Amino acid sequence: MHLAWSSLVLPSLLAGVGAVPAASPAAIAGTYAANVKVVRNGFYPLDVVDQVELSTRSKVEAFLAKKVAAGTNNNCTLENAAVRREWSDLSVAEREDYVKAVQCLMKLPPKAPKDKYPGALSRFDDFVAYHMTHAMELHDNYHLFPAHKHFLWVYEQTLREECGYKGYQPYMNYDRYARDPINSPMFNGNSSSMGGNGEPDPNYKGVSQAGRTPNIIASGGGGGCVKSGPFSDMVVSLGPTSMASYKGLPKNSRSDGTASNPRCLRRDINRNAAMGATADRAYKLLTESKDIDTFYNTLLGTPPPKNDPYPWGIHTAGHYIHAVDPGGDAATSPGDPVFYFHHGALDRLWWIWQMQDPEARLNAVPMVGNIVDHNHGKRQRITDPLKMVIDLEWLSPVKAKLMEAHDQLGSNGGKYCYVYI
Ligand SMILES: *[C@@H]1O[C@H](CO)[C@@H](O)[C@H](O)[C@H]1NC(C)=O
Ligand SMILES: *[C@@H]1O[C@H](CO)[C@@H](O)[C@H](O)[C@H]1NC(C)=O
Ligand SMILES: [Cu+2]
Repeated sequence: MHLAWSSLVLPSLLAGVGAVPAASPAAIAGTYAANVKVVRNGFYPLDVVDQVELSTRSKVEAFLAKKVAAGTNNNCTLENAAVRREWSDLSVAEREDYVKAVQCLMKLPPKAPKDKYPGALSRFDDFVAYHMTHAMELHDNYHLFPAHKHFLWVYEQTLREECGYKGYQPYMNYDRYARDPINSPMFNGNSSSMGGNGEPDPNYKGVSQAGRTPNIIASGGGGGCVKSGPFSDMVVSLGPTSMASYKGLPKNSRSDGTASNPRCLRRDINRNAAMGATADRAYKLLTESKDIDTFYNTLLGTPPPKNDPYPWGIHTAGHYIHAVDPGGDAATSPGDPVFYFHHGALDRLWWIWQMQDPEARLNAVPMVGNIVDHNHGKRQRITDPLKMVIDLEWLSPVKAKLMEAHDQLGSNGGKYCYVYI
């Protein structure tokens, strides 16, 4: 067995170093080393981003200690914080539990209004239906990070509350899989993976990337139906939409893609995409982005990196690791369950970046890029992010003020309380 499991206790030099202000005893006890159980898969050495995360822990401790002292942590401490872990750091049994919970969600009845979203056939599809019909509000510069933070949290809650899942949403460390994604624990197609690659489809050429050099994420050789692993019998119903990167898909009878259009899950598990999300790139993103605008632009690959064979930006790279249908359709992308691993990874990077300097970065809002203001489909112009509320309608009664979803340690009335390791 090549996966040597090891339980690593944090280097003791990190324990308690974090300039914890003279605060309550709870804060002082709230160190990672004492409270956060770290189990790593010994097959993957810590990469440069993991090292940044490690070195940020003392800052997180100090940040939380301040909140405890101010009485604003809403009971969230490192003792009770949920721990979101990397997929391969879960045991095989834990991976299978996660897969079962997602399969359960795919069998539960939908809650989205049937007349408007007849293509939503399951509770899993509810998330796709929301994302595809609120794409503008979810992806403007104000919302991209916090709205996806809330979206993921609601998905995780739904897995736990409606499908009895005991764990938390895992994320994907692209660097672990980028060089050989098809044979990785995420995509090798065995029972503890998130499903395999699609069958070869010679008509599938890749995802075009106008304005970049190269200007296409060339196909990795897949593109057809996924025939191996837990999602090989999955029915994709919603979509495609006009945003689909592969045009050879069966058309949806509604122009917005909301009718039922049952078909297989298609994938092109793509090394050419994944190589644009390696740890060296994420490290530069974390350490060289002095402000949120730089962080936002770099993550999105704006302007296109020069002299880089994989100049996609991490956000794009991560999406197209599992391209085609629905993974390659920006509107319906949550219809491939790997979506949540990718956005978990982005949420982790944002959080590590914020925690370098919480004072300046926690509430920083990008003012670049796609500055459009939307409000729940009404398109009324609200220019003050402080007034924005994320309302996921049929997904959950729990709403979030936009700025609450900038913080995951005790914010939104204590509903968010989690760390990434
Ligand atoms: C914090 O915990 C106390 C004691 O369990 C409880 O009464 C209170 O409602 C909690 N506060 C929040 C914001 O969850
Ligand atoms: C599936 O792949 C994972 C990761 O390589 C491995 O740990 C596990 O043992 C495999 N399971 C089976 C049933 O082959
Ligand atoms: Cu999205």
